[in-house]
Amino acid sequence: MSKIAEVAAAVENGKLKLIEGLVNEALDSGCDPLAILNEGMIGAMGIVGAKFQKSEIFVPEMLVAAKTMKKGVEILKPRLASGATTKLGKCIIGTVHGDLHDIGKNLVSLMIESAGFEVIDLGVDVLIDTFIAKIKENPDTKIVALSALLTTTMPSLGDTAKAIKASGLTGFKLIVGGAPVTQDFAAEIGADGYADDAAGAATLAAKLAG
Ligand code: B1M
Repeated sequence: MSKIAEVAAAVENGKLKLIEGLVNEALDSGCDPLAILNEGMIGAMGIVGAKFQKSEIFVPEMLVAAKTMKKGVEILKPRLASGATTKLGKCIIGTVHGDLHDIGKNLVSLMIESAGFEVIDLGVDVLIDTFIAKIKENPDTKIVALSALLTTTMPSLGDTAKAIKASGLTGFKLIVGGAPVTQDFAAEIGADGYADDAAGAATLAAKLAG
């Protein structure tokens, strides 16, 4: 089994205690950190999701797989961040109210930070008022980034985007993303931009803030 396949198997099976050693072994053997992330971890989470859908596993297994991936990402973090020194301004990011998924949002946050933004991460299940209060507190915000992972929280994403736009606050661009989100939906809710992955979100944020 390749080193990346071993990382993938550990995430898929929630081998929390093994993941640090396996990611380090993969790095030491010369594997590309992005390949470890994409082929190893994100690929494995796709399999976890598919198993959950078929009721082969349940929420506890999904949770331990998520914890395993999070730990793996922590090890990869220094290799993924480019250490950009440019200052593109502030980015406020969060997963919208009702939604507890944060792995994708954390990757977007990491990539945006490494593109040169100062990131203010509000976490998960973020209320509309919290986003608006944080933007008011940081009038120099350049990007507000909203994540949603559930079809059932797409309305929450829409409500949040529309409320931020209707707040009268200006000077920033609003970007959205997450597995069920599409370019069309982003346009429908008045977002300034949509990206389908973390690297795309960072490129988009830099373009819109420039
Ligand atoms: Co949940 N879950 N989950 N879950 N979970 C999904 C999303 C699901 C697709 C699984 C499935 O059924 N196949 C399904 C949603 C189905 C749907 O909406 N139609 C689902 C469900 C149903 C649920 C619950 C309702 C289950 C239940 O309780 N019965 C529940 C809801 C809880 C809630 O939020 N209120 C739930 C709970 C959980 C856990 C807590 C157990 C755990 C999350 C832990 C955590 O995040 N800390 C979990 C997990 C792990 C998943 C899966 C397996 C993996 C998600 C993930 O981290 N993917 C997921 C299945 C899947 O995705 N295949 C699933 C890896 C991550 C890197 O990808 O988050 O898509 P992703 O992020 C990508 C892009 O989407 C994009 O960039 C990222 C990196 O490239 N992106 C952006 C994300 N945000 C962006 C923002 C941007 C731009 C791009 O701009 C601002």
